[in-house]
Amino acid sequence: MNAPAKIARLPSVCPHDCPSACALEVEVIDGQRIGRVYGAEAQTYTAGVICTKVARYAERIHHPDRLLHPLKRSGPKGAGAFTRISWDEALDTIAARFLAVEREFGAEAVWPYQYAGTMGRVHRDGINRLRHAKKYSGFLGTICINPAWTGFIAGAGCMMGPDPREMAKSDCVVIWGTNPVSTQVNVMTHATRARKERGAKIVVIDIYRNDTMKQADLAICLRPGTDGAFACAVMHVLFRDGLADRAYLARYTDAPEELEAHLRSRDPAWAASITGLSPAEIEAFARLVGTTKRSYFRLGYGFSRSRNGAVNMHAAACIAAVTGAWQHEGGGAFHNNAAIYHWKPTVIEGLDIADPSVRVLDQSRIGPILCGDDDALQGGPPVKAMLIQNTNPVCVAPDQARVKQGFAREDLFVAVHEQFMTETAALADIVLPATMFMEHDDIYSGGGHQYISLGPKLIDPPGECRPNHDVICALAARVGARHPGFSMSARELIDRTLRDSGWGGIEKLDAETWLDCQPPFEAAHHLKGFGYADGKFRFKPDWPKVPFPNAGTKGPWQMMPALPDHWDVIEEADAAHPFRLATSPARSFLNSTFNETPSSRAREGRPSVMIHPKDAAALGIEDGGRVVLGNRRGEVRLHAKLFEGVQRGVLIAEGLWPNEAFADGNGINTLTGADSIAPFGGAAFHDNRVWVRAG
Ligand SMILES: Nc1nc2c(c(=O)[nH]1)N[C@H]1C(S)=C(S)[C@@H](COP(=O)(O)OP(=O)(O)OC[C@H]3O[C@@H](n4cnc5c(=O)[nH]c(N)nc54)[C@H](O)[C@@H]3O)O[C@H]1N2
Ligand SMILES: Nc1nc2c(c(=O)[nH]1)N[C@H]1C(S)=C(S)[C@@H](COP(=O)(O)OP(=O)(O)OC[C@H]3O[C@@H](n4cnc5c(=O)[nH]c(N)nc54)[C@H](O)[C@@H]3O)O[C@H]1N2
Ligand code: SF4
Ligand SMILES: [Mo]
Repeated sequence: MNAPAKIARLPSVCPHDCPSACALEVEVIDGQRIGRVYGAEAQTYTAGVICTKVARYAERIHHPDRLLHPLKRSGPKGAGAFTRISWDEALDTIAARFLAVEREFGAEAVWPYQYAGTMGRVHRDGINRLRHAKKYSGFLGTICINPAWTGFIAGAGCMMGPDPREMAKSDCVVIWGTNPVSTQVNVMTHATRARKERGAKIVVIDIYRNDTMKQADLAICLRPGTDGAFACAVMHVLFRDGLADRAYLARYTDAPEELEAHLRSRDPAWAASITGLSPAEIEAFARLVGTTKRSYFRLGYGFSRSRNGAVNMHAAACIAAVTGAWQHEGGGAFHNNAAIYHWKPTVIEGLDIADPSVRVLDQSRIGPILCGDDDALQGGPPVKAMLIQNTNPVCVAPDQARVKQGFAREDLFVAVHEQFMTETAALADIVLPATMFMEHDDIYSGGGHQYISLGPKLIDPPGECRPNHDVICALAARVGARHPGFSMSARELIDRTLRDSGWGGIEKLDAETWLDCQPPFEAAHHLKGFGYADGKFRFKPDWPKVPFPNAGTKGPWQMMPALPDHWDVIEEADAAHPFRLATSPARSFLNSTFNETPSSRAREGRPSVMIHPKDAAALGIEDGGRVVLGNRRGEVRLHAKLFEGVQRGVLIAEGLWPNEAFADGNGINTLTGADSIAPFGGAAFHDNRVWVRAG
């Protein structure tokens, strides 16, 4: 008879690219397999709640399609033929090609390319140490955070805000441009606690009736890319009706009189014509936040993914400064807590050997870069070799037709280190199998909360999977890259980084699993002043000088409005493209991660687009019918979902399905653009003009 399985419940952290960075408890069966995954009750932000995708992680980590061995391409690019090889052969091949490219075209022709498939600092960012040691091309990670962070920092001067757990002590939680029921479930834990315990109102500001808006007390459904107009009219009413906190404005802000004068012409009627809202809806929201001092503005990423996204984020953040909400517990504006951790990742990333004269290429512009666009390449050499970790650009990057065209180049050598045969891996020359988070050690900090957490190795990896750090070190040895970080273990790097950053060593985390880094109330609420040297919140930011680490201005930054406004640079509908398309996240996928797990695919159904029933009727489109969406970048075939929760003229296509799930293999990013959002870059995923027809 078999002995009964031994089940241990061990601590871990969700490594995925999600502001919640949940503290987990994982059932480990016989020290080899995992069972159910739970949210840790004792971690006060996670509070026992996690999303269903991660609760079912056994399905992903023990998936039959996981990559288990190194592979080399054995047919034409993209044909899908690979042969198994040894790790030594794989690493030797990559090193030989990188050295050959360096000799012929210079080190900048090699472009290591990574993103946030894991948010662990060792395995996400260690690739930068190799980059800096070899002077390979730099990497500007614009795809997600740049417009949102720049917009927020433009006002507050730094990236932090009131303790996210204070949402539970708020009287009004404004959930703006984020869909937390799908994308960061823990916001709802704290917001609904405020509603239950204090009768707080939950307001949701979005462009369709998503799962979060369905739970709102006040729902504001505006046209995509018009949040700046909405925010201006709200502030107009606050000044007009005596709801602005003038003492606070005088002490804590840069230009309140100029702002007030500027807003006089931006009244609710003006904003109504831009946003598609009624003046009464704008007045009602302004009165609510103007008379509720404890209003917590939880500002998400979604509304920054437009060509005017940084301006819109800044405009929204300004409202909390006009009402003075920042002074009160449960009040203020929050986007992310990055600044509270004061990370010093010098050893992980090799920042001590970085050469600022090396060119830095923009992640979002990978399509133009690989297609040889001189401007995107900054006049430097073509990209001839890449190592890719933690990202799947052949699905997630904008201007997808050019991305694919670039990866199809026979003269481009690509090595992809992955957990699955993603669409990017399928176009590689060498594919390397990667561990998952429970198979290696790393540390994490939460953007949406205030904890640093340790995620230790819990089980052995399957097959020959190796962690990112091991692969980087093995390559470094072969290409002659030198730095002390290459001879340290993951745990040594964690320990060193914690110490350098002022958080003690790894023993403390071993003992406590997580560290609450919440700054004192006065600091989080900026009661001693905002992040700028003069301590003032900026209504009038100097955009090119906003203190966000960047590699130079991008997009039409010279045309940015001086004060909050509706900045009219979005892809407005026109006669040939009468619809505006947003590509919002799906609940059961996380970017393209989980689009390989059967239960996530079953829940999402098939690639589809939401359209208002009246628009559908006018075009002869039926519920569930085939439709084609198109613009100058390409065409996408999917199915219609008739839905009254979108404004007329707006389309929503949720989720990053694999390209092959679409009728002719063209995924949704075929329609999105790789032009940069001002002032520091980023992709306008929710800002696309398209035509639509039955098909
Ligand atoms: N299930 C799931 N969870 C995820 C992800 C996922 O793909 N799926 N992605 C992860 C990642 S990488 C990130 S960055 C976060 C992102 O999570 P969020 O901060 O939630 O940002 P988005 O998902 O881009 O969009 C959020 C909402 O903004 C809306 N929106 C789009 N344009 C506008 C606009 O102009 N104005 C307003 N007011 N709203 C607009 C979208 O329709 C969507 O409902 O989520 C993370 N979590
Ligand atoms: N249309 C549209 N496109 C979007 C968005 C949108 O809203 N709409 N959102 C954008 C946003 S916000 C983001 S952040 C990007 C995200 O885009 P990506 O960063 O590409 O995110 P994923 O698609 O989840 O890909 C992460 C990959 O990393 C792999 N991975 C995970 N952990 C490890 C590891 O430890 N080692 C290695 N080697 N690999 C690992 C996973 O298997 C997965 O394939 O997508 C962007 N693209
Ligand atoms: S909510 Fe986000 S951080 Fe939490 S388990 Fe799900 S994906 Fe991970
Ligand atoms: Mo993201």
